[in-house]
Amino acid sequence: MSLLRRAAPKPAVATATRRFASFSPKELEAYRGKIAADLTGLSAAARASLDAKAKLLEWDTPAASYSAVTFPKPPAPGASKEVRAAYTECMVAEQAWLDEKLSAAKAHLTKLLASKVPNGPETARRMASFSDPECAQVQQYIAQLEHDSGLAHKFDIAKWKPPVTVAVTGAAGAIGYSLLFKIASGEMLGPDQPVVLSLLDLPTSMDKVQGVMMELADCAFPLLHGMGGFSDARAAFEGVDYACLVGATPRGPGMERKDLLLKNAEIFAAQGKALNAGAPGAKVVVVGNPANTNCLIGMMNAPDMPRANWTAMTRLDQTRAEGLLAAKAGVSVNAVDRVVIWGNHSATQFPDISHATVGGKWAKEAIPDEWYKSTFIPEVAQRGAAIIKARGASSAASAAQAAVFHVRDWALGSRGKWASMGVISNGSYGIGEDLVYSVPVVCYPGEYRRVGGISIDPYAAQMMEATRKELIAERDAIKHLLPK
Ligand code: NAX
Repeated sequence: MSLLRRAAPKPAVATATRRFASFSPKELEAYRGKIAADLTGLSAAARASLDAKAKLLEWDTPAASYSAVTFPKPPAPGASKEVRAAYTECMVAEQAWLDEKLSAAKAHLTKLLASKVPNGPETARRMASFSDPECAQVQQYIAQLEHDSGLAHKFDIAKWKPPVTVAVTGAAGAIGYSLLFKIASGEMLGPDQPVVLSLLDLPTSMDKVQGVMMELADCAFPLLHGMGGFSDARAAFEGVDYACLVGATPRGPGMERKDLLLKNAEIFAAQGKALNAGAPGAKVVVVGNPANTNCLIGMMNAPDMPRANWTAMTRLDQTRAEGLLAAKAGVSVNAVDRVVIWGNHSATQFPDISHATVGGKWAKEAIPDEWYKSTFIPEVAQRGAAIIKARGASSAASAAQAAVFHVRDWALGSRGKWASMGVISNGSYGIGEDLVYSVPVVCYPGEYRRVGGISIDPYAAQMMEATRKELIAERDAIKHLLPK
């Protein structure tokens, strides 16, 4: 199947092709030579296929041969995993190649328009407004190339890329109701990654789980390749690649914090064992509260899993802090980086802006210290309570979004940006060992690395110690559930 053939508007291409072919044969020839060099080392068939596309991107391919462009034949339904993986690899390589060529082609087109078309800048301006039919055709052609080598192509790859399975616990709850749809849409693991969802909740919530699955089916998400509802953790976690542990027992009337810790400790000990048995390679994010200590319990009950695979979510605290800081500085949240959440996802957390930048400036220089200490820190720490007061319900959509950011960065990389995650402490930053403590990390696809070499001033050290003490107290309260 040829995506280009399927999607191309031939008359527009023919016009555009003839028009640009006459512009600068010398330039086009040189460019074709470069592409030929790129192709060295490829098989004859791949070379022929890519060469055809290269010519297409040069706009000098006759319309007749446009329809002759062929992509590697997709594997037949039921083809082996290896064949499908090989096809995926090939398509991904083509994708990268096309992306690169497309941007070169677009730059080339811009140059040609500016230098060769009479009244070039004016033509370029008019192209944007679609007022000139010929320019509209050119623009349509560019859009077509973008479409072919971009989204549509990626979705085609998705047909053959092996799906990954994501378990979500508390699937019938408020966060689950937002999170599941985001995962199914590709927001968490990328627009070319098919997913299978495994929904776990209590036996009493199975009707609700069924309803959520009906809605997921009704969305007809192209990337959702399957789903199942479970009330048994061992069955739900079998073979999963990611586990979002959202479900937890809420604090009931008259329940002491210690009782809450104990109740959830039992749940997470059992879920740790189930993951250990059924999915020892899974990457886990614990959202259910008390998230850090629940994560510690799960991890300690999963001795065959790498400890680095267990994380607790403090990303919502980070995004809350980024939002507040951006609003105070009067900039877009994109201009904020390196805000750190240290410690526990609780009121003792320390949202630290000592290393943060706002619009390229040090946040500490742009933000009054008084506001930072007496407004910002308590507001971030108490934001959850403020949401409950205002909404009559706890943060759900924002928590789901934070879980998406957390896993997306971990799975696909954070592109150099700092992210805060509760991870098992290893003695760095003076935190000691065996606590799930939130620290700054930078993610590379499939792994995170702690940000090293950062200074901790006396104020930060004091705040970090307070949240560390709370985590130690939580750990002490459930230590009988931690395997020796
Ligand atoms: P909901 O009460 O709406 O949903 C919880 C769901 O979990 C329910 O469907 C319940 O039946 C299920 N559940 C309970 N025990 C279970 C078990 N053993 N196995 C599987 N499912 C189980 O709560 P929701 O608003 O979705 O919040 C879920 C958790 O996230 C809570 O613990 C909440 O405190 C925590 N949060 C954590 C945040 C974080 O940043 N780490 C922020 C948001 C949220 O407060």
